[in-house]
Amino acid sequence: MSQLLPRIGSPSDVRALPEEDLPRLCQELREDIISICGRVGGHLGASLGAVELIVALHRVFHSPGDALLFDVGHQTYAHKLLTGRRERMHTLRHAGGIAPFLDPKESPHDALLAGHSCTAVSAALGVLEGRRMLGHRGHVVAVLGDGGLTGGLTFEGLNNAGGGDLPLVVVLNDNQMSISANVGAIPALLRTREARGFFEGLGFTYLGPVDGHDLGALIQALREARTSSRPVVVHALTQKGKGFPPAEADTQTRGHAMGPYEWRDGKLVRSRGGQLTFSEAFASVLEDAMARDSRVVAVTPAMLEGSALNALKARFPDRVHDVGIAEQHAVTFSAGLAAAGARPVCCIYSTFLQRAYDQIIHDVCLPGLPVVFAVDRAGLVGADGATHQGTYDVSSLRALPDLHLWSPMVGEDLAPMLDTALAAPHPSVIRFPRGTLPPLPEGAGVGEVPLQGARWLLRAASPRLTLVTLGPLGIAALEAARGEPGWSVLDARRASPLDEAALLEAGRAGPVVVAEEGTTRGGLGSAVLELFAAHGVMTRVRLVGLPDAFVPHGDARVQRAELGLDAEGLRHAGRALLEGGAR
Ligand SMILES: Cc1ncc(C[n+]2csc(CCOP(=O)(O)OP(=O)(O)O)c2C)c(N)n1
Repeated sequence: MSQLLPRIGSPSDVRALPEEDLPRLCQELREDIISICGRVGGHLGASLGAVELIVALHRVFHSPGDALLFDVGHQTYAHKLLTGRRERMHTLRHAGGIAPFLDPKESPHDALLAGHSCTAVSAALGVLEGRRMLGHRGHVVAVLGDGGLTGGLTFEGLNNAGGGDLPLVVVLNDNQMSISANVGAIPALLRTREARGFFEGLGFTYLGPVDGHDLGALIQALREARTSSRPVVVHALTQKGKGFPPAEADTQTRGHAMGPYEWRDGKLVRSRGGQLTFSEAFASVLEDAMARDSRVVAVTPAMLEGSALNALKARFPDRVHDVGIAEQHAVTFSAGLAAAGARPVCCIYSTFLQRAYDQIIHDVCLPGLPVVFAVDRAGLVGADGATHQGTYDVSSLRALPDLHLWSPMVGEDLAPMLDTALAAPHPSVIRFPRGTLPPLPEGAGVGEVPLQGARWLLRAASPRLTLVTLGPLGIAALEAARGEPGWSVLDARRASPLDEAALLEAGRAGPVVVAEEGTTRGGLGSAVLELFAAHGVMTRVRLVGLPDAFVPHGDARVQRAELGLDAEGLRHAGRALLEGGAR
């Protein structure tokens, strides 16, 4: 029997298939997803669970005339395969290749960009209202998971939609999982008879629950939703990881996201790096702190897995709080914990912390509460791409008074930084990158608690130029400075408040290169320029960092080299500055 998928160039081909071919199409989609993820890694579990749902959606709705908005977009590999991207799917998450999430620049079938959770309902309602206003036709569908129902933004959209009469279609892909098992009252409620009353109470017509792997039932429910003249929810029950035994058997995440793997002798083989990541090392020093001080608690917005907090959760079940995909709540909840005398460590990815900027200002910084933010994935993140880059934490957070912003160069810095932060009477941030720990360079001291500002990694006797760095870039700078007479290296270690004495010493000695893995717009380099301006230091300064543009998915190491954020780039920047030809 010849394969169906190679003949599907667009959703109209899905609609043209005889109904009895659809199960085979789903089977082929699963085989493709499993083999693509094996080769390049990716969001396997969520995409496997949504195969029938996506086939049914393309059967009933006519994308792109009908707009399909998937929350996050990580569950859409079947959608990508059915919308003309199959030939290129092996480039998924690679530089120049198929996007990790959804991007209208890639396909007109991706109605709106996605990557962060809980946006689908609001965005879909906006598209629907915009179309109504401008007299454009077409149905609009928001597809979201039960994880998306743990975030406030979804409810802001549901409240707005349910109070109106636009025929928004919400498809709830309920697999009872976020990345880890879903948390809170709503997932439990969804599996009771109360689900109907819950959505009806919010102003929606409720259809379901339907078996989300039963194509006939799904198609029927979606057809009914398509004819609705008012807001409607289709509640589909699905199984994450469906059809791939290793994912189905993975009780932690049902194969949510996996690195490349191979089948050998019927077994799944994954390559495992032996080295600890910054996340794992931070979780381990946090565990020590929790063991020493019963006031210390950890808070995570649905990232137990990514923040490596599973072992902590097992050891301190009552002191590790997964609060759902709710960054704003995680921050304000931490503020409350601190106000009550606990010592919260709120573990958040840089990119998701963006959601909670006002909570940091209003609920934490203004009252001066000693919340510690462990900001993970700060800097380039690689395959997750533009929506997930940790670009803006330094520039946005350094503007806030009395917030101390630390960044470790090596794993050995984590414990003194956490201890300094936990002992401080004010809020602190510890920002660290995605990736494994670099070795402590010879001769570099770690420092006594409480840590005091910057650390000289190399101090020239007759200084001509200083490389000022933040985080692991200090190691690249040391390598760059090797063999360059008169070059010093200063690890700023704290981006805010600055160690003014050390930086002024650097600026008065000669030109300064400031390198950071964050935007140069308002980042550490800008802070150094402000300091020099305030003190009349007239030296030449060059800023190296992330550009004033969104950095797409790709190999972070390659991107670093392209952006000059490695030893060679820093050597080049320093030499150019000394030659006087540089900006
Ligand atoms: C604002 C935000 N926080 C965290 C994440 C990380 N994240 C990606 S997928 C996911 C779980 C989503 O759960 P659900 O919507 O139920 O989809 P499922 O994977 O179960 O299909 C999370 C927490 C994100 N993308 N956006």
